[in-house]
Amino acid sequence: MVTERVIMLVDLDYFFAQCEELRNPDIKNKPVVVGVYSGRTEDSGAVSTSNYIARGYGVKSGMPLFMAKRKLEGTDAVFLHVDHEYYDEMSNKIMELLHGYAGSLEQVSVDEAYLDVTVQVDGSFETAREYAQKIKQDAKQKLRVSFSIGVAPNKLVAKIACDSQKPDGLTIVKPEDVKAFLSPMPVNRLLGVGKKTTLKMEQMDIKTIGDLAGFNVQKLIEVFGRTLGLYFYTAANGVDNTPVLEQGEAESISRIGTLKMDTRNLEFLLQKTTELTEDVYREVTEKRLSFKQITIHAVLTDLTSKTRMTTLDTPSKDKGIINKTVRALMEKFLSESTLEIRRVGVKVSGFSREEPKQKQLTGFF
Ligand code: TTP
Ligand code: MG
Repeated sequence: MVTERVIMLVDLDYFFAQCEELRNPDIKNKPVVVGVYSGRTEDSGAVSTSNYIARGYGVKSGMPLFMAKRKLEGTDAVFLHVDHEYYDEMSNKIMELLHGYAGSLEQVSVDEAYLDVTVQVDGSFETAREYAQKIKQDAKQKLRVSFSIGVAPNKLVAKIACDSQKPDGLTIVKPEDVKAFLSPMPVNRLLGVGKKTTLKMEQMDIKTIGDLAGFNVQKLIEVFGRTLGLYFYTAANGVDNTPVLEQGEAESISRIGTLKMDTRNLEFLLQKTTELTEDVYREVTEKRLSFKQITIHAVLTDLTSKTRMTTLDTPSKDKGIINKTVRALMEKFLSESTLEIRRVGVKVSGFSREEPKQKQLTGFF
């Protein structure tokens, strides 16, 4: 049985500039800068990206074009205008190819996608290495493009793995190596840790991800609030249960229904929500999802709409938990409102798609 997920993050190398090299191979050995020209003066605008030769001269994304020109003075650098239509077309072809290799694929930008390949590699990180190489070869052969791949048990670590070796990189972080891999890195490598947070953490003597992973979680919650504090802590520990969701795949599953008559009668309301829960539960099970949030929705006689939500401590796939939580939420809602209810809804969200026995947040408390 597969117990760990195998997740890949694929990130195209110097994407816009690579696309330009593809349609004009003559420029391949020169510094290539792709920019957005504002048109005010000949050189006003900013660098979108550049190939690695130009990066060697200090050119960076976001840099003013005149500055890039200055850095590349005396070279045979090529400056080009962005052509989004062409990059989108390339992107679509690449994503289609990648899709064929994944159980599910979630595109996160024009040149980045997460692939859940757990089933394809039979849960093995050894097989994943060969598999990643095969994907790279296929893309080079069919589309002549190169990219970097990070492989890890979750999206968070896959992304950091991918960034750690570019271009044409392949970085594999096995479950047992996650902690050692993250530990020495500066905290700002974690998504959501910006300049302000980095500074605040520094004052708390937290410099590396390892420092953060070993920090008192209650203290983190005190300083950053519950949501962020918990996120920083779990992320630093390399835990991320968010699933690779296909485009358009729901981030929540819900059902809503109209009652036979407007009411405030708890049992009558619960009869309806139990029906709705059946449907929600069926879809959750089909998609192999666990959920952390349960929400009830009530449309009142004055047609205003209200919701109440509970976040569970650990992900669940249990129908009984939905029904129990809906009852508690409904009781509470009725005690807070005086109007009769016309329509009710049940929603679950905060999905993960892992096996229930896998290491979970609670393991760290
Ligand atoms: P990135 O993947 O961040 O960069 P990249 O693909 O050019 O280089 P790398 O090899 O490091 O992955 O961004 C993808 C594309 O998005 C990039 O080719 C151009 C565009 N882009 C901008 O237009 N402005 C920016 O500031 C950045 C960072 C990217
Ligand atoms: Mg890229």
